[in-house]
Amino acid sequence: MKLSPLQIARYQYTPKLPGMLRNGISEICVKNGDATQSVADQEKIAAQFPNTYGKNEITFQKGQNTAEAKKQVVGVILSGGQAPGGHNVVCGLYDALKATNPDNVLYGFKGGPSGLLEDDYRIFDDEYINQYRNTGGFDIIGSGRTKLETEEQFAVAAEVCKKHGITAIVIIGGDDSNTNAAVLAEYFAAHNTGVQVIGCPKTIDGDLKNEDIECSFGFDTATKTYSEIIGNIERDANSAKKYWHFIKVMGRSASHVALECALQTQPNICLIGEEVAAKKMSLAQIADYIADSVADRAAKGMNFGVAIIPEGIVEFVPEFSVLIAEINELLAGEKTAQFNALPTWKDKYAFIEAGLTKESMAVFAILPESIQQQLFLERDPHGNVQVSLIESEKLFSALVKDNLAARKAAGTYNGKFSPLHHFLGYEGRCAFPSNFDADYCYSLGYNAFMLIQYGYTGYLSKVSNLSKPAEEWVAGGMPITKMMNMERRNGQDKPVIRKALVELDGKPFQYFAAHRAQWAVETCYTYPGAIQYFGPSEVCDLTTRTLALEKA
Ligand code: FBP
Repeated sequence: MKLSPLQIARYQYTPKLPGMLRNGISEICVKNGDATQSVADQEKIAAQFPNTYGKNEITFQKGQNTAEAKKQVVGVILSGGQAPGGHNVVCGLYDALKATNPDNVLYGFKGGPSGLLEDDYRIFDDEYINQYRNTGGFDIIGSGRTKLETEEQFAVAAEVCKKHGITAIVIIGGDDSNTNAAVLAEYFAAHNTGVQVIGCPKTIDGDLKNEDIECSFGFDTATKTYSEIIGNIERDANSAKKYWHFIKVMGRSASHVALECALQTQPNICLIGEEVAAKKMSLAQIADYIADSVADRAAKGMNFGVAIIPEGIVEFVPEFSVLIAEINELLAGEKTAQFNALPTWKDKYAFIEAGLTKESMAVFAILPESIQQQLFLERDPHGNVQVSLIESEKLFSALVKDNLAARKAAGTYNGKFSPLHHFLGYEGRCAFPSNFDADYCYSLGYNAFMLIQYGYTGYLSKVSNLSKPAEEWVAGGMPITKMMNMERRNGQDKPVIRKALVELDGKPFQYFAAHRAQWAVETCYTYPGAIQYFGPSEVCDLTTRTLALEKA
């Protein structure tokens, strides 16, 4: 493998641990915190998790390590979408495990949770693990989206663990994967397998958090990577002064990524899905809001701008969700084949017109034809429209164009509108982790092993006080059930981790809301530049603006 100079330099980087974990394994002891309860539906969640519910939060501190000295054989799984820092979680886990006892063993199950079910693994050693220190990606063992959720799967997982003498599984994943970690922990406890399960909070989306888990790893690096690109685009826009850039950013349903990028780059427009839902905004209202900025800037001679559009925005537009639900209904079962057999788009359009309600047809009719067709092309395995695949950056620029044409006809706008489109997602998920993510992830992995050593199961590795220097970080564990509530999934009530959406009364959104009117009309762009790995701490160890504002 040919190495880049940065990769060689990053191998030399020593991730920072929380102060309390720095004294050596023999000097880490447990401080018990309060008993916990789930965020909602306490009785139902308690009934589903009789062996793992209601446990205490814990923190580690300096003191005599009193954990049982037994050989540990641990299996680790990377689950779901890539997020920068995943390799360092594995490295931290490996280092703590080997520092405790060189005979301990770390298995990496390949390709996500399916690796556990298929008993497809590699055993880590120094030579292999050292190639991945402080690097981006999940290629150390690969990732996957297989859900671990059925009794049959759990039984197979238990068999595989028994075969290798595995004492604990660490699942590095998002809300769904950690929901599965909680269910697996409960299964293992109920069946006296002796196998513990620990989760680690991962996702660039930033939607796996609560008062204990201050952020999921990967959010820091991914948003810095997107913000660098957005800043560069802003500077290009401000240089050429002739394009409006519509930039869709990843992040699934929640708009944390869009909001963080907006805080870092101060674009003219940033839509926030949660606000659109709260205000019940229609597509036309959103387009009008953006067109106001375009027109106001044009009146000042600025026919350029930047708008950030969160990936999940359309899910939050009430009339659009109704339209999607009707389309899902329209194509249910055999009707998909009937629809696909229609020879022309005109025939299909007539079929759609006959099937949708008048209100949904009115929404459908204003969409550009390319988006109309996307709604019928892309289906998920359950037959639903995949809203994340809708090119919402193009949708909104087309709606704005129509809106501006009407303004022009009415004589209220006389500018030029040339939109360009971008989608930022995969560019950020495997970047070299920032120093923050490199440190945070290594600490999460190291700490996960401490939880294992002290016998905990059904816990999420928790490192908090993250807006402070790493020396002051607090390491510990939080029962995963604390984040859970009951939700309707596939027609059944299921215990799941509650997704953390953008809070409209939270400080990050409030800051944005207080400044956006000025940003919409003036050119207030900020250019964060590339992530810095070496140099002064004030540029290399910056946290996200979201975290800084939340903890201010
Ligand atoms: P996770 O929730 O698994 O961390 O994935 C996040 C994400 O990057 C989303 O932002 C995006 O919508 C999705 O994964 C894309 O999935 P895929 O990698 O399967 O295309």
